[in-house]
Amino acid sequence: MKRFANILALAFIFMAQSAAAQTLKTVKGRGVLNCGSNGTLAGFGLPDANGKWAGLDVDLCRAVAAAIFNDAEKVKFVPLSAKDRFTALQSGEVDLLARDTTWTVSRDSSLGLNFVGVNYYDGQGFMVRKALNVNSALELNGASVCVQQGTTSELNLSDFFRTHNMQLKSVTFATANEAVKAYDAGRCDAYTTDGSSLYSERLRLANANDHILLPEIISKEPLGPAVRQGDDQWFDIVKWTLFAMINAEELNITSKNIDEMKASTDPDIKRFVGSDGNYGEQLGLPKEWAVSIVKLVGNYGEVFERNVGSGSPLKIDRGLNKLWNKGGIQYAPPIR
Ligand SMILES: N[C@@H](CCC(=O)N[C@@H](CS)C(=O)NCC(=O)O)C(=O)O
Repeated sequence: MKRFANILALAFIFMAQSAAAQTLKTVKGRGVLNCGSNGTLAGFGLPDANGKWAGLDVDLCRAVAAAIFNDAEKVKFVPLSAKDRFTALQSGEVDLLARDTTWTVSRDSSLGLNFVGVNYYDGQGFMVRKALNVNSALELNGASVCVQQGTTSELNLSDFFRTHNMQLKSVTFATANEAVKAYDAGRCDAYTTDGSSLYSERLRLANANDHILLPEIISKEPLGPAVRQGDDQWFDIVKWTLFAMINAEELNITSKNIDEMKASTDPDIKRFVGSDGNYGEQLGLPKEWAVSIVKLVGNYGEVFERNVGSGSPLKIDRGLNKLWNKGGIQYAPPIR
């Protein structure tokens, strides 16, 4: 009787899983992953003059395509504004949202989506003109601040001013383009957004050197990819794609040495490359899913440096985004 109940329970779990596990099937059938991305943010998501997309989030999308298709180019990028990004995921227009999006409880619980992890630990900051002679955000009493609608930046901004009993004139814009242009034209004393975006947007100003970033970081902005709720297999695939990139860095597996690594006798590396165990199959992916990710896109460190770090115009320090065993907080559960 107990055995029968167990079999029945397993059958139900299996049925529930196969009913929900539609996204991978849809993506495979379509032959391409639809990825919601930022279309105007250098370092995170931006097409170049030839239409070739680049960025940390863009590479996360490519890594998911690599894991599924062993082809990192099977991605259609859909540029999304801050305001429209969640509807695009909810409606099924995109399979995955990777657009410098902060993981918060309200977004996680009320929008029908799930955040899979954090691909960039960020925090909100301020940029001002050097000529304003301000060295701290605490000197911004009475200042006008340009900010983008539909972002976490709006609430953090008003919280910060209220907490410090400072007067705020916030000037809001629907897009980053408008907000940055208005700031550059002198319509606001300061511009506020995620710290990483400040590095990126500063490069778009008429004279980048006339502006400084103030030292205060006023919020936690864990940026990460999100998927629709209700498809655990798809949730796992995107989650473990990110974890594979982080684990690869920890195991010193790079896009350059991945072929040699396939012959490694190290047990962790054997599990990673698929010569031991069947972790890819368990996820619904090919055996060499993690090899494809690293070979075609790179490990987390390579992707970080290329897009936002030392190998990019942004030159952002790894900071919190260093691995946990190198002084940062990037940490992935093991592949085993
Ligand atoms: N991480 C914050 C902010 C995200 C955000 O939209 N940031 C602006 C800062 S520049 C942006 O990317 N705008 C680009 C655009 O709208 O084209 C959030 O999730 O709300």
